[in-house]
Amino acid sequence: MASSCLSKSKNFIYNLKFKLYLLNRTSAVTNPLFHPHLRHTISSPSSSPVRKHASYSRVNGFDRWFEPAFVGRRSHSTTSVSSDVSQLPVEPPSQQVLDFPGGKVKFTQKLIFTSNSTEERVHCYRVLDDNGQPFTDAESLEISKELAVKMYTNMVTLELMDTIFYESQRQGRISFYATTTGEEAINIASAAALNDNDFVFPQYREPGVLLWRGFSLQEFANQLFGNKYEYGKGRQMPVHYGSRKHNYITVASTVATQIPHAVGAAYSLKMEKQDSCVITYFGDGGTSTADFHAAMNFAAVMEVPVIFFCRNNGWAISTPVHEQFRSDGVVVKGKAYGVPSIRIDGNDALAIYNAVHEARKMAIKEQTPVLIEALTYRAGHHTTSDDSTRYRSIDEIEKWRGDQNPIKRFRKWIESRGWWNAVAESEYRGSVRKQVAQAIQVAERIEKPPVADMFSDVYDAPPRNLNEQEVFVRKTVKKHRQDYPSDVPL
Ligand SMILES: Cc1ncc(C[n+]2csc(CCOP(=O)(O)OP(=O)(O)O)c2C)c(N)n1
Ligand SMILES: [Mg+2]
Repeated sequence: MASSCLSKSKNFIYNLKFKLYLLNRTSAVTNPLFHPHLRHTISSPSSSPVRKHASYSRVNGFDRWFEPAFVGRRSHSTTSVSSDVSQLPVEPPSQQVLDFPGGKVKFTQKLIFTSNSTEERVHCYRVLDDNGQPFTDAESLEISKELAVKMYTNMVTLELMDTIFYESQRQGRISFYATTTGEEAINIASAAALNDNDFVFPQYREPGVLLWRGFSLQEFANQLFGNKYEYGKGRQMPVHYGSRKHNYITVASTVATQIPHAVGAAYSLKMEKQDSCVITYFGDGGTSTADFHAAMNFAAVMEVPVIFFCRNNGWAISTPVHEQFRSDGVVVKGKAYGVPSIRIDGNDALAIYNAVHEARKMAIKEQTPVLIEALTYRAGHHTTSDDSTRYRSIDEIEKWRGDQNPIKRFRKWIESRGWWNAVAESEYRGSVRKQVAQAIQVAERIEKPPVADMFSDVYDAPPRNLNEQEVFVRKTVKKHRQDYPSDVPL
């Protein structure tokens, strides 16, 4: 029964299509009635609300006539086929457009799919060449000596802090560490272009933003050693920094969860008409998550002031970018979502500074998201739990550590301006090394947060099962004291 109904209706549609074909065979290819959408809209001119709308908008010809086709899906009838067809004005193909919600779309009679790759990749904005010399026609802001030196010295501090903290993990003094090696310019130059009242939703490879905002080496060390002065009370892994004072939202290990959070925060800044924006950092790997895509779309549609800063460092642990996505990197994804986007050299501090400065202005003034894809290289291992020589060549690593090193390049620039020299370099490096070593010694001696802190801060009134767990933990630690660290007060 059902199948006979189905075949009747198939026959009907077939006959209808055939009639239309006969009526229009001279212009069968260009006639819009052969467009699949319009097959649903064989409607009566007088009785259908659709048709009324169509005659109203006919002034401009075919494109307006076509507009109600989609509305017609909901209320079509199947009379007066031939009269509709005879009234249909036919425009030359070049003038035919589909007036679709969201904007007019031109028709084409060519059966062409969009390409899966661009002939030429999106260009990369850069100001300094490999030798630290600015291109003469580079569009760039004037940067004062004071700002340039501060940017440079912060990059050096970040590099040294990474080296020494990394070593302390190797010595067994802390449990885990992740360096920013190779990405120091991204950290510092992007931070320098922001205002302190902009909110930061970081991944785990941007401690330099916090450093720029004044988080001290002692505060970094306290977090890494998980002592009682650490703001997360030792409940996070090392490098999961956070600081309310610095508008720096605590790092979460789960890749990309910070991206939709950032968009939500930016939406609240918009509602409160604040003169600030949100920046969120993430890696190339993070763009393969649903969170990234949902956040991009939401931000575009809601027009929120957020900067999506993608550090495309070539690798997501052992996954190279060509196994991560087949698009021209990340920048093209911005276009897909209707977000203004730029690709920049992530090892050129001036390019980064200019791009973030401009993006911030756009985000706040125009209330729009902006996507920045910074091309760089993760010149260190993923974390202390990784050995990257197992999946990539030493030559590749050395190439990026040498030619492309962002700190060396920026140093050449400030030296060429007479703002820095070898003596200043060696004094500064010596002083930072001492400060980091001192911070470690202090942090190590401070006792750990008490066991009670494991159970606080989530519930206003802890539920019964949590209280029971606390009692259980205390009993167990007392019973097996030798198996637990002596510096954790019970
Ligand atoms: C949701 C989720 N999946 C997987 C992991 C394991 N993981 C941690 S970091 C990482 C790679 C992230 O790479 P990328 O986003 O490129 O950042 P990068 O480390 O290169 O800076 C993965 C897969 C995780 N932490 N969270
Ligand atoms: Mg990566």
